[in-house]
Amino acid sequence: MGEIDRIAEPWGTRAAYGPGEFWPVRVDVRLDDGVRPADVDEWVQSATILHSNGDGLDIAVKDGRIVGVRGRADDRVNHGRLGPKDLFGYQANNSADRLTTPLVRRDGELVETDWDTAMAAVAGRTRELLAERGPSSVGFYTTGQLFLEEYYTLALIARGGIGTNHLDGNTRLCTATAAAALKETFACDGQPGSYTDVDHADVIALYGHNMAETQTVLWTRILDRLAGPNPPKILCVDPRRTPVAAAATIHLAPKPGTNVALMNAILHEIIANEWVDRDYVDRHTIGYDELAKQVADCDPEWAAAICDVPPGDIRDAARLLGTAERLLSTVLQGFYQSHQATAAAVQVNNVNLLRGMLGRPGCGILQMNGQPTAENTRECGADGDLPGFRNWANEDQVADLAKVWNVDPTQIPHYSEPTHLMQMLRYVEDGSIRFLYVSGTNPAVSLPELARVRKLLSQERLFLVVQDIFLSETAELADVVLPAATWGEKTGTFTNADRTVHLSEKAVEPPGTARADLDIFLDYARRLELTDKDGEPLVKWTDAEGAFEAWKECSAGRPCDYSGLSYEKLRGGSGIQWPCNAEHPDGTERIYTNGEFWSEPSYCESYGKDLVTGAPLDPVEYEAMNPSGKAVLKAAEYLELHEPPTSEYPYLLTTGRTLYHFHTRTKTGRVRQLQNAAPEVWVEMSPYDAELQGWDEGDLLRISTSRGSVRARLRISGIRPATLFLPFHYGYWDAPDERSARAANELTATDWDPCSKQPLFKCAAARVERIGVGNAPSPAPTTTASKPVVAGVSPTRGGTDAVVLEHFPAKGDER
Ligand SMILES: Nc1nc2c(c(=O)[nH]1)N[C@H]1C(S)=C(S)[C@@H](COP(=O)(O)OP(=O)(O)OC[C@H]3O[C@@H](n4cnc5c(=O)[nH]c(N)nc54)[C@H](O)[C@@H]3O)O[C@H]1N2
Ligand SMILES: Nc1nc2c(c(=O)[nH]1)N[C@H]1C(S)=C(S)[C@@H](COP(=O)(O)OP(=O)(O)OC[C@H]3O[C@@H](n4cnc5c(=O)[nH]c(N)nc54)[C@H](O)[C@@H]3O)O[C@H]1N2
Ligand SMILES: [Mo]
Repeated sequence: MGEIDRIAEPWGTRAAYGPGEFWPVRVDVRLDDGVRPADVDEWVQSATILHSNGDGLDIAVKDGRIVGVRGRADDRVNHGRLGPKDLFGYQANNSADRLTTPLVRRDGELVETDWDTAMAAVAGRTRELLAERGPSSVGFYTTGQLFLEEYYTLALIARGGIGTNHLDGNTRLCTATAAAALKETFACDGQPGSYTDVDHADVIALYGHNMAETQTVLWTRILDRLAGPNPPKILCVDPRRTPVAAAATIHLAPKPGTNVALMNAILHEIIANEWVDRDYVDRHTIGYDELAKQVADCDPEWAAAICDVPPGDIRDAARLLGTAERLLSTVLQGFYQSHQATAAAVQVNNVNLLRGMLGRPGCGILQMNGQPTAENTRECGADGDLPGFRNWANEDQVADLAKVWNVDPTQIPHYSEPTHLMQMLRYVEDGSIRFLYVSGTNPAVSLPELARVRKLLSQERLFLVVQDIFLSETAELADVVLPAATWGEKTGTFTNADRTVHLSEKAVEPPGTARADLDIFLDYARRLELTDKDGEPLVKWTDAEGAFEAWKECSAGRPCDYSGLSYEKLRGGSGIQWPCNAEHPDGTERIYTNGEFWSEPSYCESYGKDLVTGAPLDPVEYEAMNPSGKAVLKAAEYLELHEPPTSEYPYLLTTGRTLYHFHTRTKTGRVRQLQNAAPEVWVEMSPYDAELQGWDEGDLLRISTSRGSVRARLRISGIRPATLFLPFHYGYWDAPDERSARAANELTATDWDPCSKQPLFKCAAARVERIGVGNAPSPAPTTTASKPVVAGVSPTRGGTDAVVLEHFPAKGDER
């Protein structure tokens, strides 16, 4: 047992292991000051909710209050470990400023009210609009942070009950491209890989994925492999010198937005050097010839000129991938939120397919998720999908869903793909959507072009409902605010990025009159008197377990099959990976193990799209192209950035995360250990540019695009030249004086990927000027990608305030 400052050392102590060995257990424990393990009344099973890793944990309860967390040694995902946000973040539940009672707007002010008044207003306005303007005047914008049971209920209410096509999740900003890339290649969502591939891989390639900061425990697994015998080689593709880049064998730092050019050059090299697994490609894929043709001229010199990466480095990277024996690829926002998002992410799938690296230990693709429950938003059809990965363009699958719901198939909108959020915003703007019900997301900080978003959401004619746990920037604009119970205060399940399902049990009562999101949705459905085609209540369950049982029925026979799971089965022990059914009662570690896919025309979730225009293929075209359901090698041409740098806006601005904060900081900003580690916004710039301008660490800069400007202190970091980085965490709830000059999204554009419709947060043309000389370093962390290049910046530490216990089991007792 050891004590360690986990703000200073985010990944904790190493436990080295070799290829194919068991990742040693290390149990991380954090309790409130003055609470000893013996004082804890009860440990309640759950998993982590500040990223998509799904680390099993137990919540410590004392006197009816959450007082700490402990990693679950038996969980397949984390073997006991927890990351800094989870070790300290639970304290946000106990914040004094949680919402405890509903609020309604009266004479311009939000005032406290009771539940009956608030819900009568919400249901009343819905009914009025349904009568006056029909279902398309009603829209829902949910999240990747509720539970499966809540999404499934919401999807039924919106799609099966109200009959609107306007239901999407903030997963649109997050993992829409993961889903789209999987649908393009495999004609169906569903993560091929498993986290255990880390234990076996000899090469791990991370594309636009700062795993060290965003999935800290998965990165710990890689660090432990790197510390052991026969470590894997790491490829990092990121314009910044992230901790991943620092640990990499090869780091390519392309210009933001040029991922497709880089990938095409890598594919060119793999083909030119005959590193292709011909047998796998011939038996299990279609599209090789087009792909080979597309990349034939894309040699490293061509890509080097576009990406500004040395051609020799591209060759070395291609050789690493081309000669790997067990290749694990991971992809995240550096691809998903950048130019040609889906096209780029699909090329990563192509690398693994060309090399036949799929479905075996160590050979996997992780088109990563970001949010803890984003997978469930997708599975349950609370975003741009129908429940159970059903295909909206396949009448039989829609009829099958209608049967599960006991509604008429025409009741479920499927005249087009479900409306994506960026389109919904346009409908709010033009007044065709008049009611927007926002749950578990903070669009007034997280959407692009915030000046526009504020204007849209504060319109008089829009009835805005916000269901949150704090008075967020978005809640401040609402007509009705509904206080939700959250993680630890309600029961439900959620699924991580490698298909592992966890049960999260209620540990404590919510504050005040706050209610579980599920209970609020159920109340809403009751008040709308939604019925099935026999006139019975449409929503037939009254609690979380009832919703889960109904979901099992909806998912049975579909790829994300939960029919073999139950709350009982998920209690104790480890999370379990879907598909879990009679055939696979203990779950499924890897899918696509025999080169068989879910892409058969009658079964597949998607017929695919044109990667340039986003136009969907029709069933006939798909059937002609892929009659026997193989994987699709889909080629893409590199296209110029939509907003290239100009003389007025000469820099490329990219945005993203830091290790210590989660999103708009409604939780982590209220936790002193995390907030102290990264207290204020900063901007990263290369030493080359800083020297050229004659600017120093800590100088106050103004960063502008054609949409707005933000003030931030300069951190001279390892970012590539001509590129700027802003963390997007800093909104206004704790800095009202900064109104409209702090959030990165003041600067980003209303622009999205044609295929996934995911907004492009990662490449905007920007200008920067100095507005003040600094007298101290910027407040950016030193342990992360924002590590300073100059000396004299005091290191990020938590000190005695951030001590965590690490338990390594005794020898012989490791499993
Ligand atoms: N600490 C922390 N962890 C989190 C979260 C959090 O808020 N904080 N959020 C969770 C969620 S919802 C998500 S979606 C994930 C996101 O996890 P990540 O995708 O790892 O995080 P980001 O910082 O958004 O972006 C990753 C990297 O993309 C790089 N990048 C930017 N533009 C480009 C480009 O054009 N090409 C390439 N190749 N790279 C580029 C950036 O330099 C950045 O280091 O993290 C999850 N985990
Ligand atoms: N510039 C830029 N913008 C980005 C990104 C980027 O990289 N750059 N990343 C994008 C990505 S990947 C994501 S995921 C989004 C995240 O964007 P948001 O979803 O807007 O961010 P959060 O701060 O997580 O907002 C979640 C809200 O739900 C509330 N909440 C928490 N738990 C519960 C609960 O149990 N019930 C209810 N009802 N509410 C709850 C929180 O208080 C908070 O207000 O941001 C996107 N925006
Ligand atoms: Mo995300």
